[in-house]
Amino acid sequence: MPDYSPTPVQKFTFGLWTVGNRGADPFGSATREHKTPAELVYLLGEVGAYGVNFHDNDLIPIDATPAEAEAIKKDFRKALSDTGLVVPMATTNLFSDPIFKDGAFTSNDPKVRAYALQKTMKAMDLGVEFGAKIYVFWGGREGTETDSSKSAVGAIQRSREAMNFLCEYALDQKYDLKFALEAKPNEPRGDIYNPTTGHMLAFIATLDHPEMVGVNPEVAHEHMAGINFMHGVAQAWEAGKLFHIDLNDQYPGRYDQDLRFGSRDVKAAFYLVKFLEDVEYEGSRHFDAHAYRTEDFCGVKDFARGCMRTYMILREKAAQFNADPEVQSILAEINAADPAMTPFFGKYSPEKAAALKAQPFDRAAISQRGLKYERLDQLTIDILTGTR
Ligand code: GCO
Ligand code: MN
Ligand code: MN
Repeated sequence: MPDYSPTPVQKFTFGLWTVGNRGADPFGSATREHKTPAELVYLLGEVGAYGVNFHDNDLIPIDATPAEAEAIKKDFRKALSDTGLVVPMATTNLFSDPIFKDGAFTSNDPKVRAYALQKTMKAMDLGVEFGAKIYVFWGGREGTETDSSKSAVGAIQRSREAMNFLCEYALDQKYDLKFALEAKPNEPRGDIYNPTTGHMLAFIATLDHPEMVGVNPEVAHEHMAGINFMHGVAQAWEAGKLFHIDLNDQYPGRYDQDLRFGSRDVKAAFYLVKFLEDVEYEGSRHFDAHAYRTEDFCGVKDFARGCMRTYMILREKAAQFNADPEVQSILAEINAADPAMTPFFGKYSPEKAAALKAQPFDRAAISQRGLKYERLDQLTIDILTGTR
């Protein structure tokens, strides 16, 4: 039997909120008991994870006293050292407390915006204290139900001002920290600003310190928008902006499901894993998902092991795809260079433009060529289903 156990190379991480998810939904209360952050670290150690990430309030409840906070941190630190888990990423909860009911950085209320900045600076301090090098921003409440309430341009400007302020704060503190912005089209707001990874990439280019800021694309969020996730990830990577990634799964057109990685669209998951492996992505592979509500903590471990196992299986399938002679021969054929066309590409020159305008093309002959994509796709299916 092949060994699909996780290794530290993949940097598989989980959030405290993922394995700690208690199964509550809008129609029903929790089905699993509360576990402390330290208990969750031991659980993650048992299943073979590399790291654990947290929101400020996953670790320290929002109303904890300083003494309570110290005790929690002590237990958490001990669990990290007992298990060898690291904390590569941290983030701020800017969505649970009622103060954020109309957003945080984009709220119309200056007190809310100021509190959001204060809370984030303190959460950054906490993340850095545990070694986080990536700081995620997910603007879950940064949106509207009614567009009569806010200026859409103003919201982007407020977001920019907040990011610029917080970049300066990180620099001022000499933190070794990069920011990763996570887009989501909706839920919990009717509509969320900067709804896709593409929007985020455009937004980042307008910041004062774009070099400090990248993206944290999430499978489910782009699938909710009906978008090809791997394409967005590839664009972010090509721009040098793939700082982090949230892996899970999701049926399009449904509520936010946070399904186990690869459990819904295994083919999309395959292309994603193949991409990350082919480009030798070096960041964390973070699973932002949770076990079905039907599960107890044995099921939570099944869920966590399953996320990593599916990744490892697909990684092996990607290697098989890359080594398959028939696949490679089709890829070589469809990507073959045409020396007669080479002079027309590359940097523009007036001579090149004139030569290209004079060049005849046999449209009918070119169009008649079959591209063998049916065969290629079936080979992919055969590899994925283990029949090849
Ligand atoms: C969601 C988001 C969050 C964020 C998390 C980290 O749909 O709820 O994916 O889980 O990833 O808040 O910032
Ligand atoms: Mn999500
Ligand atoms: Mn996420």
